[in-house]
Amino acid sequence: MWDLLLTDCHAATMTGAEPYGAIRDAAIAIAGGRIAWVGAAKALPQHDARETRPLDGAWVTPGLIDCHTHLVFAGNRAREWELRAKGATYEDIARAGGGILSTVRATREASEDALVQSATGRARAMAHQGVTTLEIKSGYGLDLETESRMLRAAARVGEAAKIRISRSFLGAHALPPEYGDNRKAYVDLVCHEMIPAIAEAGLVDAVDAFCETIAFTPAETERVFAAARAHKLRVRLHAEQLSDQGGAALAAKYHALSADHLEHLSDDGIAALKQSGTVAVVLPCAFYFLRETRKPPIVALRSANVPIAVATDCNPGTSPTASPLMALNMACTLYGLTPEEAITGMTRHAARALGLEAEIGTLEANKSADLAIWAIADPAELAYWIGADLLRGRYLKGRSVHGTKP
Ligand code: DI6
Ligand code: FE
Repeated sequence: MWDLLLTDCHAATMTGAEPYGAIRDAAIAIAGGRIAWVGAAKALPQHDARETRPLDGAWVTPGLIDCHTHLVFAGNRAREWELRAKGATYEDIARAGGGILSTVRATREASEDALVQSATGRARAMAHQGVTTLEIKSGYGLDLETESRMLRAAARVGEAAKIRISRSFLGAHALPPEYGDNRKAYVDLVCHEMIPAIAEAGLVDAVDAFCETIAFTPAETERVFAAARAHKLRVRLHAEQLSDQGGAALAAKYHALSADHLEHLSDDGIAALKQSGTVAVVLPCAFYFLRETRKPPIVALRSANVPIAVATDCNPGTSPTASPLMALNMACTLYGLTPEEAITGMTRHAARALGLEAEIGTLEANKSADLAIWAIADPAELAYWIGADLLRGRYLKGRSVHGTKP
């Protein structure tokens, strides 16, 4: 007995040889929270279902997966952005206490409830655009207590917005002010105290770091990766965003799930990612907001067959957006991905970037029934419209969870 049978729909399964893995005039059966059957309606096996729901010719895709966000934070940096628009430099703003450390200050002062409340608003906006899985990083606490609070808040946001959450510990995001220039002492804290405590408390799925001239060196990043490995945690990396630090190769050496940003990725970096099977995550909204000009080497990544994922990078400093559909559009307009590549990058490849490819990311029998239902006539529309209201339904683990207000 199936729990639910979805009929009168088209399925973009995001797997198989057809563009978008499309099956026109499809049916999708759900049982026990999983996809029990998906295929052409005319091939539907004889089977009882407790409920049948016709979808008026809508398209069904895997629920969208935003695999790189900093969704939990307090305050925002609109004021700072306004000062920049009036000519203030990054240094002026930093001297006035702005930048990433202003978000750290605000986040340290915020209660767990306040963090949950502000992030849930953003998560609901994402849910309203078809997101069923969201990765959330810590990294605005930079002390064990606040990092842990952010990670607990992230789990609660998932409950409140009915979204599956994957959590990453990003203690190596910035050097906290109380450490002055004592970089080693802070990296020691991350490796010897924070990672063990956070792993022990079961607060994370992976460990991330920001490898950049303005953040942590490759040697410091490697120490963080080694500590993660000692606690059996997979790693991912903010790599090659503003300069080529060899971060992608370092990530590959530690079999990272993903290397993210990659505007300055070299040919050697591409070869390393290919060899380790690491997903290249591109974040075009941050590129846009920072008015960057150097783009990630999409053509070379494509010809090396490195899987490319697309995410929002939602954060108050460089990507103040809760719109995964806009990230799809920008992946196409700014980076030159095809709509099919972009949507694959927010479903199948994003699942792999989270190590969840056996569970989510495509419409296939036995995967979790995490679905998005869209009022569109062609899957490419998901990357085409800007600011449209396209979602008609959302299922998480087989349960209808649409209607949570944005
Ligand atoms: N790269 C980014 O673009 C963000 N973090 C990172 O590692 C910026 C975060 C911020 O400015 O608050
Ligand atoms: Fe980021």
